Amino acid sequence: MKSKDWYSERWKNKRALRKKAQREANHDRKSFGQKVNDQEEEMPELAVYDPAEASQHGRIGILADVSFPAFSILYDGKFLPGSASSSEQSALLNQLAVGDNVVFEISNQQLVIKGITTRHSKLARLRADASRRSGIGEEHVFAVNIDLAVIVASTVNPVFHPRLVDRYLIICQYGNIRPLLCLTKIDIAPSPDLSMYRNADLPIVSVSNKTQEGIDQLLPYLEGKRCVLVGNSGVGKSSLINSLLKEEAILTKEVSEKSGKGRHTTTSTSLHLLDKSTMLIDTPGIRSLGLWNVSPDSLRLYYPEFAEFAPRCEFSDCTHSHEPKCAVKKAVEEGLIPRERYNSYIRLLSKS
Ligand SMILES: Nc1nc2c(ncn2[C@@H]2O[C@H](COP(=O)(O)OP(=O)(O)OP(=O)(O)O)[C@@H](O)[C@H]2O)c(=O)[nH]1
Ligand SMILES: [Mg+2]
Ligand SMILES: [Zn+2]
Repeated sequence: MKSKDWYSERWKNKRALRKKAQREANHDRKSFGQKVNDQEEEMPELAVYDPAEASQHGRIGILADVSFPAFSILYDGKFLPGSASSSEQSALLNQLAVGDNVVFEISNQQLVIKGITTRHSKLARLRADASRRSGIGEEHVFAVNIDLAVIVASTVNPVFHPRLVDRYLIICQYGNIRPLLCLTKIDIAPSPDLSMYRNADLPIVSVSNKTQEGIDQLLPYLEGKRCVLVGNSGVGKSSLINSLLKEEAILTKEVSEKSGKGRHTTTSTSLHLLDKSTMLIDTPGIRSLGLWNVSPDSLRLYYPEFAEFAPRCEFSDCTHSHEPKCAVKKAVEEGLIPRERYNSYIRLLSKS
């Protein structure tokens, strides 16, 4: 049986080939003076305003959800429903992500998007499954202007995947977002050994959405922040938001007994208000989490555990893999860096 990576490589290549063919065809047509349906040329440019000046251009709200062409904007404590009313508005909406501070106007009782303010953070991945908003091999932005990413993982059903957590930690750092690990379903099985994250600057909270154990310990981390909940399907992201809101605001579904996997119940990203200043963004469970824009050269910088030791490596550009006199490898041998985290780095390095 071929591995998953084989498939994603194959899809990436296919897309690259298709793009290349399209570019060549466009080039040929242009050289004959024909009009070309070039999406990039036709895309209206999204205005990005300085937050200090944005109010001169319209009202400012937060994009709370998008179910194309419908969307809603959180403004003055209320969710205002909108719908993209022209192809230009659709193209602008397509470039936004939940959490965007949207500059908009109300004209003939319609919300009209004018632009956004500068983003201070974004949570994004490399897409390995196509959607109408972005293709395979492109950037998929989950949400923007996020202060805290709650990486939700369950003890069982589905099983805990440390490798997925490691990837989330990287995309959080890349996107300028603080991470927190929330372990769910502690009423079914005990928490796995998480000592490998002891130096990863990662708060960990264990909860049960069934008994509500641990929910109160989670609250102080969330207060006053724009939080996004991410993780595999079925781990309990929507259930966790329901626990926090103390109501069944979002639909949840049982994990498949046969596969032990979630059923991809949540299909779009949506923002919920816990109180005036605390926002919880629910996201659909993902099937794969590719690293967007992280080069093999920079990967080592995403492991905070290495920082203390790396300056003592013989080579300043040491990748801590094959080089002699590597202080990071020595620290792993001495138990100063958790071996699981080092192994996770080497695995990602060999794949990138
Ligand atoms: N026993 C127990 N069950 C839980 C807990 N959290 C969630 N569940 C159950 O797990 C199943 C999946 O929960 P969801 O909240 O739908 O999971 P999700 O992460 O939102 O899944 P997607 O929307 O598919 O990405 C539901 O049947 C929940 O009742 C928990 O802490 N304990
Ligand atoms: Mg869900
Ligand atoms: Zn080294």
